[in-house]
Amino acid sequence: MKFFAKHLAFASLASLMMMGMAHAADGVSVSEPFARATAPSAKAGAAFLTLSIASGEDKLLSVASPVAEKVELHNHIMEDGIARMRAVDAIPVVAGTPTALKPGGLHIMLIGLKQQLKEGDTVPLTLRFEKAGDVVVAVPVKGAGVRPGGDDHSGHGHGHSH
Ligand SMILES: [Cu+2]
Repeated sequence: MKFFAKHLAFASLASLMMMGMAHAADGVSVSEPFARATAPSAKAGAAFLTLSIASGEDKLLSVASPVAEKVELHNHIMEDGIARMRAVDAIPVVAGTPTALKPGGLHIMLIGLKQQLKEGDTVPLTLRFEKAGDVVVAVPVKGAGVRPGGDDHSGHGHGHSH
């Protein structure tokens, strides 16, 4: 009998926790967004930001922007000692560990730019999350010189074939 009571208490605690996690779906936050300024002829640009969530987890599924024909989620991986870019299906966000999209790692790729990204401009991005839905972010464009290293997306042609 005692065991049964304990078991019930545990079950209701578990359902409370699940309710809490559903609410936390709104808790995705986006910080430090920036996009890299591009050359006038550049066809692609990149944007970076940091994703965090107060509790539970969510997933960044896709991104859209009026300044690009297509937006993809990318990562840099090392393959035979060469840094390459790969499209990724989704970027997970887990409580306790902010997910940083930064030069040389995960990034948002703006493909088929409809305008040059100039320093001082602001580019709207709509981030679509699995649980939180759409989150619109105003992303400031920063000069190519501000980054602390890593490769330059606008400089080397980028080589997208998909
Ligand atoms: Cu890329």
